[in-house]
Amino acid sequence: MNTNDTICAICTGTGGAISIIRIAGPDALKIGAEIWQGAATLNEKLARQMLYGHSGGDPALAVYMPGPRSYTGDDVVEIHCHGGALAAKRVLDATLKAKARAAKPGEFTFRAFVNGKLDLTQAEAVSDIISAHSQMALNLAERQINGALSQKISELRHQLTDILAECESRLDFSEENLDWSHPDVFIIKINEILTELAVLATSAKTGMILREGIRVVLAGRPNSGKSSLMNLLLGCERAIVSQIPGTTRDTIEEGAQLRGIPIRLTDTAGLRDSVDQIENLGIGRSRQTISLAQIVFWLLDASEPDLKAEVAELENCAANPNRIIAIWNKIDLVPQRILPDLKCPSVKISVLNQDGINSLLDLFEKMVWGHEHAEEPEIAVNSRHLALINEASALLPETVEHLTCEEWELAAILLRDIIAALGSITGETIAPDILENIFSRFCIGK
Ligand SMILES: Nc1nc2c(ncn2[C@@H]2O[C@H](COP(=O)(O)OP(=O)(O)O)[C@@H](O)[C@H]2O)c(=O)[nH]1
Ligand SMILES: [Mg+2]
Repeated sequence: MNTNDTICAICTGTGGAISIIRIAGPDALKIGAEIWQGAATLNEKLARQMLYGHSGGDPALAVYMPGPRSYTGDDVVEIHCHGGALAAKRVLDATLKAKARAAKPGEFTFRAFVNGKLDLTQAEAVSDIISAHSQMALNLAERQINGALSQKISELRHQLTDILAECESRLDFSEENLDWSHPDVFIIKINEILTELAVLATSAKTGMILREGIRVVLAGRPNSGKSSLMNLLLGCERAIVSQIPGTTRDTIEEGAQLRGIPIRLTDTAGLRDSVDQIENLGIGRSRQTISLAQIVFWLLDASEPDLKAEVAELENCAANPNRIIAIWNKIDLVPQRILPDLKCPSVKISVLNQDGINSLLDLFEKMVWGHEHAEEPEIAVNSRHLALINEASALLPETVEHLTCEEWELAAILLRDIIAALGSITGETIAPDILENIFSRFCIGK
């Protein structure tokens, strides 16, 4: 991507009350002055002040932020105009006409990276903040933007660079008997680094959960209370609830968070043999959705006379009980009833009285994290980081072997590769095409 020209984009989503058009690059001030007029013209003296004026006949505010103290590090002008797609589009069109280029997805943040305002993990965290669907995901992204991961990686790289320097000096000054450290010192250090990398690698699972969320599906027979539970978990009346079996015929999906874990929650048509063609299409869709779920909340009506029929389908589906939570609902109607044992973890609730919901959430949390009440992670790497951490970790044992045999040259070659792999995490050493690929996943205007 060219970083020397002037780019522009609408930075706000459609539908808001205000839209912001950002212009960044060497001609930002010139182009800003062309498309926006006020009592004062945009200039250096009024930098970082919000000025009132108009753009294309509409009232608009403008601010000039000279580089390097701007988001991208370039000269930046932002125009704030009325929201709605058309007002912003008109300002954008004028900006394009004044010879700014339309920014590609993530291009402002790419420039911030190129100009040294952010490293790659921090730039990725910007994207994580925008897409965060839970408080925990947001906290994680904020810690990453503040450099938690970069610092950890830099620390490890420094330690490796020190070892590399020792290897190289032994090559350069092999004749002189300088005050060398014993190879064991490096080996201990490398083993510590391996342990730290293993801890980072384990955090990838948490990272994946917090960044991508968990697909949770509500399944069970008609009338077991799936839609009622959906509404309770969402805190709003999203799905239609009725005593008529077969009310929900299509899958309904919503985003939510449970105990800080972002989820996509899907309500499904109840599973039963039906003669209704549309309901059967819905049931087919339910089965498919259930098969794709990471966790299934399987509702069972505890007040049904025939409990065998109630659990039959669950027992068929419970081949993988690790992803199913059986939920005996309507316990308010049969508080004393003894319920059959099941292959998967189960909980008794009453959606009506909101009883047992905490126990359900405890089970859910345990299923997601492997234990209850997980602590917020300080760092959680993404899949790109994980691949590079694995690459680095895989080379370390061989490095230890070379160091043990005092094969300094061979150890140095591997150390350079390891340092480069870790450098790709923060973006210090990375191929341009990989960079473009990372930023192309950002939204336009970011
Ligand atoms: N007594 C009682 N009734 C419930 C409870 N949960 C849901 N219901 C009722 O059961 C019926 C079916 O609920 P619904 O959520 O539509 O079930 P779905 O078909 O599985 O989506 C409705 O009349 C609900 O009011 C509960 O905990 N106790
Ligand atoms: Mg329903």
